[in-house]
Amino acid sequence: MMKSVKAGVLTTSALIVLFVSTALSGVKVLTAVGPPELLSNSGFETPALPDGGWALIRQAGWQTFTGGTTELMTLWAATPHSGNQAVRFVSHGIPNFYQGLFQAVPVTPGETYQFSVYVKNDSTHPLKGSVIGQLSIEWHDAKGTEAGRLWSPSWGASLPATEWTRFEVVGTAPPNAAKAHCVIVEKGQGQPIANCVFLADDASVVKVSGE
Ligand SMILES: [Ca+2]
Repeated sequence: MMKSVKAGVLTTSALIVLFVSTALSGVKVLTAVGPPELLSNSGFETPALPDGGWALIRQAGWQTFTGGTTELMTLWAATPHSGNQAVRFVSHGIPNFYQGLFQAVPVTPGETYQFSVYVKNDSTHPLKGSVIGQLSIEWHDAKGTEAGRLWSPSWGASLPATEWTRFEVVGTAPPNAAKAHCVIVEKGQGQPIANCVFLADDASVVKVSGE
């Protein structure tokens, strides 16, 4: 029973497997397991869309927010980092607009977490003006009150359109933290240009302490 469970995990996580023969049990499975992924649908592969299709990102199990503008974040079945789909962020031309998506992940105080994502500029509608993207980890206590916030470096007009670039933010959960809101946000700032596009794919949240 244990072997079949481990085999299932290995199939989906593409982990390293070592098969070792032993005199007592025949074949024993040893695993070199990386930290488990804490996000669901981290590669934005569900719901599966037809080639070139799109859907609102909230249909993919991520929560969304905006500063009041129309939500221009979609699942996009084209040019992913891996699999078949990515997220497409489209900018507004409204100063200081913002929009984003997040998942709330349970955390343990004192443990350190790494949140990362791959992003790419759009070659035909690249980021211009003051539009940027950024990751944040927002610690929340058991009552849902924010208990601190960390930011990754931001990406903007200089983000490559020819390759994917990985960004990350790493932080230790404060003593009162119960959950981390792991956020991918786009911000217009002072002089945003409308219809600029960047793509995001293969987000990841893992506990990196105690490994
Ligand atoms: Ca993907």
